[in-house]
Amino acid sequence: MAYKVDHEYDYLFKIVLIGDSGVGKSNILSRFTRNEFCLESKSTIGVEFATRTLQVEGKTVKAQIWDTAGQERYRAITSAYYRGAVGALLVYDITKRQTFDNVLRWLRELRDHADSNIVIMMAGNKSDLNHLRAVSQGDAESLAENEALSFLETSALEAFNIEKAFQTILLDIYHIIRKKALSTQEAASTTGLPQGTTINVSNRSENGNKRACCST
Ligand SMILES: Nc1nc2c(ncn2[C@@H]2O[C@H](COP(=O)(O)OP(=O)(O)OP(=O)(O)O)[C@@H](O)[C@H]2O)c(=O)[nH]1
Ligand SMILES: [Mg+2]
Repeated sequence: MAYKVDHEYDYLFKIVLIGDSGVGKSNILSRFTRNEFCLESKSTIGVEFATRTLQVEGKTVKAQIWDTAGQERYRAITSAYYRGAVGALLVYDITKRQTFDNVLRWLRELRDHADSNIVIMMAGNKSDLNHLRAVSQGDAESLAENEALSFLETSALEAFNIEKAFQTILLDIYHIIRKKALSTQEAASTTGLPQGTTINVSNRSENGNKRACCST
């Protein structure tokens, strides 16, 4: 019987979803991984994750996306949630100002618990509710610029920019990893050069002993 190895991907990237309760994290996840949306979804309890494999610049990338409750009392042990994460989608609800104001709090949490090189995308979700908008695109853009984050408005309901948000995160992560791999290669090829050998040549001339040092 043929044995199928489970390594059908080139890279596995862990991405965490964060943001206040009710902003739409779980629906963003279900839209991206199963193309599903639920208008009456319940608050997440504990931690869930789902995966989707996709192509990024010709490489097969498996995105493992973790979702937890925005509500403090249901939050999983934070450090375990962030461990190994290389990307984060920080979500707020464009109709709820408070969820946007809390973005800075979530950024602090990322800084405290996640890797400092983590790629962060901020998503203003529920863009379909433009008539109830409480956060302008301009405000979000300036925050994103100040904090050096990528930013998109999304709608899990209308499947708007969900694909793009994850694609952008994955591409950014991939570029960082490639750059790191290249600089490691470069460092290896510099330090990996054959070490110079010192050859001491005694030249008994009339001037006494002379020493020539060669290194390759
Ligand atoms: N109109 C609209 N409603 C949305 C959208 N995304 C999510 N919702 C609704 O918002 C509510 C909360 O969505 P969830 O995905 O459960 O929110 P969450 O961020 O996972 O919440 P917690 O698990 O409590 O942290 C649900 O009623 C969803 O149907 C969207 O893009 N547009
Ligand atoms: Mg949830």
